[in-house]
Amino acid sequence: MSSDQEKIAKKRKLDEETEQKGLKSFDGFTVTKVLNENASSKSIFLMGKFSKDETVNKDKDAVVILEKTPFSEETVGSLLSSKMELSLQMQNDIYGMFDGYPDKELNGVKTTVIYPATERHILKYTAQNINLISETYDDYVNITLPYLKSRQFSVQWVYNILDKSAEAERIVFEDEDKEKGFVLLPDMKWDQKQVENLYLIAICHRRDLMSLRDLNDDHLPLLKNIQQKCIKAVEEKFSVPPRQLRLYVHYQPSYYHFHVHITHLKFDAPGTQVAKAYLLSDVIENIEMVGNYYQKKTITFTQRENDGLLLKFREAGKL
Ligand code: DD3
Repeated sequence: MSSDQEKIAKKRKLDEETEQKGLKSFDGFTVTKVLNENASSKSIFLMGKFSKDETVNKDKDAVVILEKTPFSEETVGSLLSSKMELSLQMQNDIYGMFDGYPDKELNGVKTTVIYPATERHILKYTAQNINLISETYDDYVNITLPYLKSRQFSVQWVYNILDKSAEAERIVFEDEDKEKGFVLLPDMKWDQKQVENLYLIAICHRRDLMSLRDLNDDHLPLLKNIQQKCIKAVEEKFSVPPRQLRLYVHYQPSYYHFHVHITHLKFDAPGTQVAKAYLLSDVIENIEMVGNYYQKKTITFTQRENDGLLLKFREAGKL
């Protein structure tokens, strides 16, 4: 079989699997709670139940995230055609305002479904107050690390990607080296419909690095390898030049297996703010200047009111 045929067969198999899960529409779904909404990102976070499932197991919650996606230069031409019906709202002099109803395929809503969702997923998407925490390296050792070890956050989905048991057909680039290798693929936040909101993640193959705090001069080859090869792969595959890309890590990350975020500079991706995002180039340079920089530096980050780590800092009298 040619590799194209293989790809098609694989895709069909995957489609069949999702079909078995039966999610073709939200027929029968009931929204039990609006967890959060955001007018500027045009998204809403909902909790609800697939009531069909009620007979099997009454208590399974789903989290559904709906998000309107950006326009793309490639499809805007077909949008401005007979494919968009217009209904006049008001007209005044040379100014007109309409409701436009685009064709189905130009009008998709990015839909993320987490099912069954745990209590932690529900909390994660619930509107909460946020707080700043300054973490010294001692705090990391005495509070953060024991907390992370006790929680045993599952990164099974990351291992599925690394060993190709999930999302294998989405991989953009891979370096198989055990020490400095990684897998580059689209983040779930990106629907890949337009390069304007490009969002990729580079996940390293080695499984012993949890976060920024673990990095020292031993890891410079890994960090530089990710930086160089991701920039090259993105330029080749998506024609986005290096100067248009933002490569950064999160602290705290949402999963504790070392990874790098790659987003389009024009895109205000969630998680690019101060006290969250650290430029990969700065991380590399800091470590080049001081080999154990991240085992010395106080790092300030945000935590939401119900986050377990915030509670631990409170208990330790640090807040
Ligand atoms: C996650 C952070 C994690 C809920 C949601 C997302 N990119 C992922 C599984 C597969 C992925 C990601 C956790 C989870 Cl909505 C809880 O993200 C993923 N696959 N960020 C990709 N490609």
